[in-house]
Amino acid sequence: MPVFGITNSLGAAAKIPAKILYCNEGDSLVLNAKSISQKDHHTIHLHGTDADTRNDGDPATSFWLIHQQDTTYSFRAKYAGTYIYHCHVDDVVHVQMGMYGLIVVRAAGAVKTAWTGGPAYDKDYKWLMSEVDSVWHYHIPPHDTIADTTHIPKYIPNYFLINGECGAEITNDDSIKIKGAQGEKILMRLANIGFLTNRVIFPSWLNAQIIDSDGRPLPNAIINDTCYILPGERYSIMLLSNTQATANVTVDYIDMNTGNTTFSNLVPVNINGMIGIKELGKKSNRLSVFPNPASQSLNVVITGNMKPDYIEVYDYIGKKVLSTPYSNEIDITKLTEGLYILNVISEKEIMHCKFIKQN
Ligand SMILES: [Cu+2]
Repeated sequence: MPVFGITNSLGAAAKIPAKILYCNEGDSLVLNAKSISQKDHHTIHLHGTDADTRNDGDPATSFWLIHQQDTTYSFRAKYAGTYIYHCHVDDVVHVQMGMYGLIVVRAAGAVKTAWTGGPAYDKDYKWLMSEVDSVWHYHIPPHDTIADTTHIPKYIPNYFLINGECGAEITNDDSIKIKGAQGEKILMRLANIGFLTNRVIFPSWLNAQIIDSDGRPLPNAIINDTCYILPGERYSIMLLSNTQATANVTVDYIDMNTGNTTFSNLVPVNINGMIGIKELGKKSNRLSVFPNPASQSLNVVITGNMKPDYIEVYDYIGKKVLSTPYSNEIDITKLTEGLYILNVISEKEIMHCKFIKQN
């Protein structure tokens, strides 16, 4: 269907949404923009950033671009977080037509923390929610009637999107569906640029914590499996699973006039394996331990000619609980009951196996 768009290069096909813009906290961001739209005027509004009035892209206080006009928008990314850029000319229509994308401001130096000095994460996902009313796209409300809002057709969206995708596109997209390991810290960057409210519901075993809102850290994380995101809002949610499971995250699209849920997307989440195993070595049949389960001491048997240097033991969420020079018998009396991964480390290789501690 016809869309308006913001593309990387002149002449590229418009796509919903526009490309994610990345920068780091403290960076200066410079956007060179040129309009090649012969009918409507456009801007780039830097939603929620700390741009000054000149660079804000609101035509009432700044300016718009006419056909073939170019300009430069610039601002300093003072605060890590998730932001949105979108056209601000007749914005109800131009946003619906597709002129929007995410801005992700990472911590200084692109360190994997939610903000500089903030909580660490192992991987992040970006979900930008929106809808499409195809009637609007096939019969674009003309510019001269938009001031008279009664002539805009009633908004009845019929596509409900995450990152411009719906249905099987979502469940097949590795950049949307969540895949992780026990003990892995997953940061969800959620943003809404539709005209409905989103309600995102995580399975309780993901231990969701809302840690920032609109590019500012919350003074205290909110422990809640459900996050409501109103149009224009952004939230960061930290997930940390201590179980291996498969389920769905529910993304609801709620009509703000009626409170009714118009549509729900289900996004698969699969937590499989343990981060301790992922980080260290491969399972080896040259390494074994006995007894297993063990309560006081564990005997370590290695075949072949490895010259082991030391032993590390990780718990089920990937936390190192023991580190000791290599010995063929290690004391495990201080470990609590549970499943552990034992790594034997030499200069050349790392081997691991699992054992169970019983009291
Ligand atoms: Cu526009």
